[in-house]
Amino acid sequence: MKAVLSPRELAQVIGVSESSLKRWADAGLLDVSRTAGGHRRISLPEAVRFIHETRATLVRPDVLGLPDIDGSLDLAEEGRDPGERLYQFLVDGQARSARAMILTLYLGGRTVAEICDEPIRFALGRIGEAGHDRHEAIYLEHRATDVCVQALSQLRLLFQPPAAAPVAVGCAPAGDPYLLPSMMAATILAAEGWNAINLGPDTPEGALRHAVKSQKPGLVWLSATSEAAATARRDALIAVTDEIVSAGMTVVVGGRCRAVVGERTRPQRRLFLAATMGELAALARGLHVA
Ligand code: B12
Repeated sequence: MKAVLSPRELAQVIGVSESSLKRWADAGLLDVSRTAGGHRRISLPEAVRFIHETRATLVRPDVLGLPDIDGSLDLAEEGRDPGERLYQFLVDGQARSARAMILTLYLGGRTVAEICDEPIRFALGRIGEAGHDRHEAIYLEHRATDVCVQALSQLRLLFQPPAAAPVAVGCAPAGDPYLLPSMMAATILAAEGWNAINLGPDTPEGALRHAVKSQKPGLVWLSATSEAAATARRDALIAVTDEIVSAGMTVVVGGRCRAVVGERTRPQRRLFLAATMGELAALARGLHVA
């Protein structure tokens, strides 16, 4: 990956003149540093932020130097339903195109939460319904999960939380093997300016307790997808989340089995059930600003 871009390079990416780009930088719309010789330089994360927020047209995305975005992805095909398109790339094993598509959706102005809740969720849901023989299904599901993990990791590298960023910690419960939901939550929180610590799948409650004790996070997420794990760990998960809430922290429980561990007889302040990553993003934004 390129570390920095010149104004000329970023201008090429979005098809504007170099002088416009310099003007925008000088007006403070873009954060630039200077070389020893006084030339403006734009960091890659800053260039990506600018393109995403301004929804600039991508004319030469390959100039960004992002892995996988080499101009071979047919941008004219962009009108096609992104979920269908991603599904096709994932079942055909076209990992590079799938990753490039996810990055391009972000550059084009979609939020990370939208990309997770729509095309990725749709594509994996379809893979899960495809009715293959058991081992073929596991093969396709594992391969598709891995490609999405790669794409989310690439995206996450583009968000560098400031040193004073609030901390968030989260995981999936012991016995829950699902990688993507917790990783999505971490990527979304990073995009919202949080320092997200993802403990990942199959995390014992004791490990979450340790993380919370040492990190004192402003937000804790829990993703419950596996019915077997949520049911087996229900009491222990209710105990740990209640403890965290009592200590004054906010807990967000999501995933298809969220009700098993997140529902209470009486509503609790600071304990939220969320159906989508969009809800997590909105809540995180609210907490960050408060
Ligand atoms: C990949 C996959 C696997 C892989 C997991 C690989 C891995 N390491 O991650 C493997 C092969 C291990 C697997 C195993 C099994 N699986 Co499976 N699997 C899937 C599949 C195809 C995709 C899962 C995924 O990652 N989806 C993408 C995520 C991100 O989408 P999502 O879970 O819907 O999450 C969204 C929201 O719920 C929300 N969300 C989720 N978590 C959180 C957290 C927070 C904080 C917030 C705010 C929001 C949020 O945001 C997400 C994005 O919108 C799904 C199909 C599907 N529709 O999801 C089946 C599915 C989940 N599996 C299913 C089943 C039945 C199984 C098995 C029992 C199969 C078997 N007979 O062995 C085992 C059980 C494993 C276990 N121990 O529990 C069923 C579950 C049915 C149910 N009762 O809930 C599904 C739905 C398939 C189906 N249509 O029947 N599976």
